[in-house]
Amino acid sequence: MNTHIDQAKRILAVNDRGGYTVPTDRLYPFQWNWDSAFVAMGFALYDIDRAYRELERLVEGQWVDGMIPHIVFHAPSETYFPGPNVWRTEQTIPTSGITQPPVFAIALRKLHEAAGKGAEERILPLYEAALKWHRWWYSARDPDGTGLVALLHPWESGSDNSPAWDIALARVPTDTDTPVVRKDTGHVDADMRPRDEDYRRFIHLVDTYAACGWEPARQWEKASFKVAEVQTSAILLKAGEDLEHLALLFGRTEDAIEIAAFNNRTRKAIMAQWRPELARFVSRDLISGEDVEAATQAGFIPLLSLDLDKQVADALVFEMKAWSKDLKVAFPTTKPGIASWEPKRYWRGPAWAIINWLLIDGLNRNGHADVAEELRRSTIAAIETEGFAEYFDPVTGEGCGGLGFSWTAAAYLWLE
Ligand code: 9YW
Repeated sequence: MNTHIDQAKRILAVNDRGGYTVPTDRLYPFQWNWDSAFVAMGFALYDIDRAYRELERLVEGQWVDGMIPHIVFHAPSETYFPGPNVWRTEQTIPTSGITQPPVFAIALRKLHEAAGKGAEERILPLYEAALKWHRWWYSARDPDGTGLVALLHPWESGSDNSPAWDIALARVPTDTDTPVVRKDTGHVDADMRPRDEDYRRFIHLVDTYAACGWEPARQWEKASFKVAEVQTSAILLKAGEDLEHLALLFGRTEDAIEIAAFNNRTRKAIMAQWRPELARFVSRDLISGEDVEAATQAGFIPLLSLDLDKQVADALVFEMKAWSKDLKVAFPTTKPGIASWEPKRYWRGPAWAIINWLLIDGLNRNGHADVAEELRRSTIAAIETEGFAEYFDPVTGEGCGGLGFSWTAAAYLWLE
């Protein structure tokens, strides 16, 4: 009997708030979008009904235009900022006004496979929700049809304070109409969190988009932060592949053709972002027109959804090994040793179990099962040594941020 498995399941049970799972108590007291997709995959290993419930509760927050928001505020809580009164989205169920990486359809396929035959009735509304969301991504976040989807807020990346945003975010003013009353630094050490200046810019963007009535075309026009992003696009493509698979399974031929067209466009667009001299893929800052060259984990995530030429996959893996050398826990979210590297500060260096999960799948897909296995072991060992922390300092191995973290528990169940 593996007691860590029991512990992981206990964390998911403790963080249950009635069919949805909070990422961790107090610090994140609502339902977060991509957290729930990972959590649903964890549940799918032992409680398929609860796994479906997680996604159903997330979809309760879906907007009529198809967006699935990054937070659904099912029940009030005073322990998080910014709450619904800052977002001002005027949805029946209060939600934030931005989105998060579309892991949803990846989870949906996994749930369907775990449920086995005859489960169509329950999955179809979720399939429809996913399809609407993918259409939203392409219309709202790629209006020019480039194949890469753009983020209008760093929170949409799920990697809030990544060095990838340093240049783009510096253009966003720090003044806000809304008082910035942070709660996060009351729960965890301020040195592990984004800086105050980052938060002021995050809230400046929220104010701007609230003033646009959260209308995608107006936001697109007013955005002072707009990055066509490879990590999100790569996740969207993998989710798109899984959605296409489900469409074919359900006899939805027209949907499958539509989704395949999205996927083909994105596949080509991501490939065009390969930079051999960096041995990484890069995002594009749509305001300056420049490549985002910051050395972060995002550059490796396309492994997840592309079948790369051996030469490209080998170059990526060579670079990944160089970043991981001498670290206690792989994979660092920023290249060790560069100026922006901060091994304890959130997305500026630490290793995250869910990022490793995506990389492991990508490495296996691209013929590097041995490196995938090393990363799997490193992730499992970090959790077994330090517990189900939000993330890990890759140098010391220390578990950091929130504890009893749901997606770390789900990743453990999946990777163990
Ligand atoms: C925020 C819940 C979320 C994650 C994000 C992570 C952080 C902060 O926590 O976001 O206030 O939304 O960056 O990826 O979904 O775990």
